[in-house]
Amino acid sequence: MRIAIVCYPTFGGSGVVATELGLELARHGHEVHFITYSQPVRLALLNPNVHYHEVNVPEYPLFHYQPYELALSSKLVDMVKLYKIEVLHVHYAIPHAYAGYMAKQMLKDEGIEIPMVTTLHGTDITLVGNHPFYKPAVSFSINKSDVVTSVSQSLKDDTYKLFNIKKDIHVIPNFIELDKNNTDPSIACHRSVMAKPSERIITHISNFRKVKRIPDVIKIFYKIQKEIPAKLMMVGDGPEKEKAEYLCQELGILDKVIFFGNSNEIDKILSYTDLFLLPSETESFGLAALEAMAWSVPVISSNSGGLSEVNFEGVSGYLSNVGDTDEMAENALKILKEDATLLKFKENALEVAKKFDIKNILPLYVDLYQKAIKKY
Ligand code: GMT
Repeated sequence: MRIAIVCYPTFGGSGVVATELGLELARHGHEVHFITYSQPVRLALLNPNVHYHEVNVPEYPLFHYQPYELALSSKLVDMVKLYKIEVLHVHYAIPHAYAGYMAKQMLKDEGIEIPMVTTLHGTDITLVGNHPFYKPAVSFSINKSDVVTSVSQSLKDDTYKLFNIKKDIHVIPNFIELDKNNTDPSIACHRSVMAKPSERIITHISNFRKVKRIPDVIKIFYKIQKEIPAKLMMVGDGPEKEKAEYLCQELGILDKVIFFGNSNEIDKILSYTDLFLLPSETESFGLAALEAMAWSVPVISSNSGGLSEVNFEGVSGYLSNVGDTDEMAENALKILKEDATLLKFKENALEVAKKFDIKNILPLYVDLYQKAIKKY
């Protein structure tokens, strides 16, 4: 198939899922066209089936806001015609589903019919899309999609609760590529850069937005390091990062915390991590937790949104009510104190992650694409 993927090119989960999906489709012989405003961070263009088309928005002083949706829908029209794209897959409803629908309409005018698959990722429904200023446009473009998928049952439920959706929503969970975790032999040698052999390594990865409850990450770690030798790896960047650095200073633990900023070395960091923290206010899925589990890292998370669909209580880690940092720290120590317990949780985390192997998930998308194309 010839597939166009529209996504955000940043470190955010929706962009990562879209990119990894496109790359796997390309490995399976499909022709994949990424259409977005800059090259996706996880995209390496060393595959003849992978194409990247940049959306440019010319600056014009009249516009207070540059019209990205317009440029994107025009680009989609051109690329569909030029490369004979058979299916559009847009990730994150805002504004991608809206721009995709406009492109479909323009193409229809020229006698070209193309199906659109929309994947809902989380904040496009629960935080941003739900805002009254966007809601009618988001409802409209979801209802106008030919196929709608969501990354968890919890997000599907939220979508029906928050919007007037008449379409069936298919749950296709996020995935990881497990094979790559055995391929880098250099990985084991770098642990000493981060911690002493006696110290446990604890990691948090996110976009450092309010929804991630960054102060809770620090509070949990503070309680852990009072009991056992440990270091905290803070990976990512966003509006809450500076406050987090100050909080560490205030608590006198700055020397035990490394702030990496955005990193392309996530696999390396996770490969020596003992425990992952994700105490989010809400999380439709929690891809970062799954990526950790794929490196045999147990997870301490909140129990909000779709997290319980990924992190299994008492198996791959523990889940607590949002904000209950005491219980989260207690559970973390339960896992970390004894080597044998930690090993068991590590093995379990990997076993749970295997359920989300891309090999199991890719056919679900391929099947939906094929059915959608057939209908046209
Ligand atoms: O806030 C984020 O984590 C970024 C956001 C995104 O759109 O990239 O993540 C959402 O989509 C991810 C991929 O499907 C999910 O794993 C995250 O749980 C979801 N974030 C939230 O729901 C807060």
